[in-house]
Amino acid sequence: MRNRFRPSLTGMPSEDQNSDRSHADEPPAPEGTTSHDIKIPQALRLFMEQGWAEPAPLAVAPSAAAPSRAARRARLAEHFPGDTLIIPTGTLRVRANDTDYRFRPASDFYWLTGDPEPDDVLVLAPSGARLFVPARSERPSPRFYTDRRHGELWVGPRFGPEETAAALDIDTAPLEELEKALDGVSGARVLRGLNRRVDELVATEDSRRDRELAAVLSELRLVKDDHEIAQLEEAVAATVLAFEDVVRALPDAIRHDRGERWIEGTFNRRARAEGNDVGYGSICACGPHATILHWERNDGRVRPDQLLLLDAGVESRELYTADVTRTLPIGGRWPATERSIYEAVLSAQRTAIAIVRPGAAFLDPHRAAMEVLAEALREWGILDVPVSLALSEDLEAEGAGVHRRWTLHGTSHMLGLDVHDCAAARNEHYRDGVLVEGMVLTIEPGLYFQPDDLRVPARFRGIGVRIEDDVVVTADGCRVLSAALPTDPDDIEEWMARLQADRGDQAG
Ligand SMILES: [Mn+2]
Repeated sequence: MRNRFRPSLTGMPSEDQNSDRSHADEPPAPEGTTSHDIKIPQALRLFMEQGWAEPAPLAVAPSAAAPSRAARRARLAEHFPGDTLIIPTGTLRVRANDTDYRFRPASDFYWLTGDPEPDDVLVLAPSGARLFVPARSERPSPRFYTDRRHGELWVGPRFGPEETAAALDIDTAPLEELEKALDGVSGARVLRGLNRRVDELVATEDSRRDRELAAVLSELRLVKDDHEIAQLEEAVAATVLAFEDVVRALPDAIRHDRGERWIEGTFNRRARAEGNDVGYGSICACGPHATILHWERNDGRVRPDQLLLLDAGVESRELYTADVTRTLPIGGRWPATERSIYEAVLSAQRTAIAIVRPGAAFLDPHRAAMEVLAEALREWGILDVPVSLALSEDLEAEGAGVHRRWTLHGTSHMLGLDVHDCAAARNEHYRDGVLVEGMVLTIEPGLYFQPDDLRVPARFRGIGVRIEDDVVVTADGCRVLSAALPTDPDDIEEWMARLQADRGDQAG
């Protein structure tokens, strides 16, 4: 019986594509081809290896961020003296058969290297940093056209060890040498779950040691350097353009029977054109869909008498993402009930933003926002326990937390390469920690009244409002990165009217 899996350093274990019974007599397809490809005669193979002009070198632009990435590698290494740290970027993942998902590097790996390519592996040894990179699949190597996953005829050129070293100012070696390089290494820590082959190459000595590596990486990423803040500004600037596109497209969305998808596509076009992609699945929620926190199906209608809750962010070219929510009156004017709910959320958000400064607890903005929202709920007669009881942090206290039926989620999370950034950081550095200059976080309170909630007046049911901005902690407070998108309800009406009038001018 043939091996079903051949471990491969490039990508998933190569599946033997011909191992199902109907093809049992055929030899396995070469790696990177599929069983349905037309077979390659020897004459063609030889012919394809000749007759090409001398290859021109690939254009390599040295990365301006290379020095800050080298500094990050040094800081990480300082945490683990004498250890070898192995950080893979991950591999192509199959969507179906011979098609893969679009690749995005693992955030920790990218933060340390700036390398966008799949399969690469960073090794930080006491002797220095080395990036292991597959050799190019260029002419005249047969792989250039027999390997549909890596061959340059199929997927275009990618940097090999030489180009990667020049672009990223880091020592490189062919990926094929990784196994030998790790042979006999002791005291290795691996960022696991990204590359199965690497996980198998280095046995787990003590999984706590590996988890500590992941935690320290997240904790080092909590405070952003200037280059990262510039990237976040770039992501937010593109996000502002995308929100403006959506406002202009609302009349078209209203006409479409899946108008939420029209909104999603409008946002996506800007994200792909200006940045790398969206940083997470856009939530394009109209009317009662806004009360469903992760409404990403986005297949509903867009009606002019309802609100649009749009939670979306562009990921920049260097993979930092914005995370912004605006709740907008689709028809351009606020209905009265919607406006009063919106104003309560805005008041909570402004109160929370005013509290952000170095030394404040991470949870202080959340606590402040919850107090404002609980008071509004109490004033509306919805909250039937005193605000102080609802806000009690004693889990056993009577009435504790009942306002959360309508606030549902936390007010902040860290933002950076990942939308929920630094997720492996330990509680004492993040949730139970204090804010530090250079941290970037969201401030995003909301109120959500489910359509079937009998505890709220009928006119509130089916309304959801969230307002989310991205803020960077400064020396004495914070700066709202996403301030170019209005939050004041009157400003929103004016902004929408102006954008839609511009659109009319252009069309006319
Ligand atoms: Mn968010």
